[in-house]
Amino acid sequence: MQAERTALIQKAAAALKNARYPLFLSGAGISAESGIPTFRGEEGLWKNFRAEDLATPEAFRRDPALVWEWYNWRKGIIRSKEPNAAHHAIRLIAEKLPQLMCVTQNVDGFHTLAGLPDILEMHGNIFRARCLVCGGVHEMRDAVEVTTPCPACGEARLRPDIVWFGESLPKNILHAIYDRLRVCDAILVVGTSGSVYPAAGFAVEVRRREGYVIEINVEEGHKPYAHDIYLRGKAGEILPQIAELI
Ligand code: BV8
Ligand code: ZN
Repeated sequence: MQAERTALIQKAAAALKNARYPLFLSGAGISAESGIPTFRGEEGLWKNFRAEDLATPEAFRRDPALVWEWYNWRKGIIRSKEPNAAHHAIRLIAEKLPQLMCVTQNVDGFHTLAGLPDILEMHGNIFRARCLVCGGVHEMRDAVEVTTPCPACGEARLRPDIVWFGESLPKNILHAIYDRLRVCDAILVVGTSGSVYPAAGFAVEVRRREGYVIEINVEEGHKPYAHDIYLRGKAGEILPQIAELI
């Protein structure tokens, strides 16, 4: 059992090392060991709200104070936690594999906090706010209220700088990812349920081009893509082992 497991981890490390255009994608699972609730785990309900109900432009139009309360609550939790061994391991892997492109669905900023220099935050960042009047984007680590004025234009029309359900992703980020997907020969997918698009389609695309799909997750669950290597377990335990072998 153990020997089999070690062989799989060695195979994953070799596939990443030998890839010309590797891609890394993380989801909420990579921050679970930091104590950040995931979206769909048993404790995944964020304060009894489903992300699909609050992370939408409609919810914000209907009740901006509630949506800001929810994000302020999440910011408070995230501020009190820190990156875990998985975040530090992927930073190490990226140092060893400069050709690795890193993308995250997470908005907690933990990859940057762990020292990863280049990470595409495809769904935005919970510590940034965007002004609906002047378009200014500002780092705002503390709570934001509906009355909080925009640091640039002074208008109190700020929204979280986050991609909500039904909203398109930032074009530059999407183009960078699709440029990579066209040539990607190995994708490492860590801690995602593969339930939200377009992120869930990335491994499908790599597989379609006969690229190598490596999955690290505590549960196999239904995914819209097959994997060549499935490493069952915690990201904080498996990623450091891969980092050591690269
Ligand atoms: C868009 C920010 C164009 C918010 C988030 C087809 C094509 C395009 C769009 C769609 C489509 N079909 C449907 C859509 C619409 C929608 C969508 O996908 N809906 C779903 C519900 C079906 N997509 C969109 O709206 C996207 N926009 O495509 O624009 C467009 C525009 C209009 C109409 C159509 C198309 C935008 C989606 C972005 C939403 N924003 N986040 C916020 O955070 O508040 S999504 C949010 O949930 C996360 O960011 C993440 O992306 C997503 C999924 O969560 P996961 O990260 O996977 O976390 P989850 O809890 O689900 O799973 C955790 C996993 O970790 C589990 O598997 C668990 O086993 C594992 N795990 C736990 N612990 C560990 C672990 N693994 C390892 N180690 C551990 N220790
Ligand atoms: Zn403004």
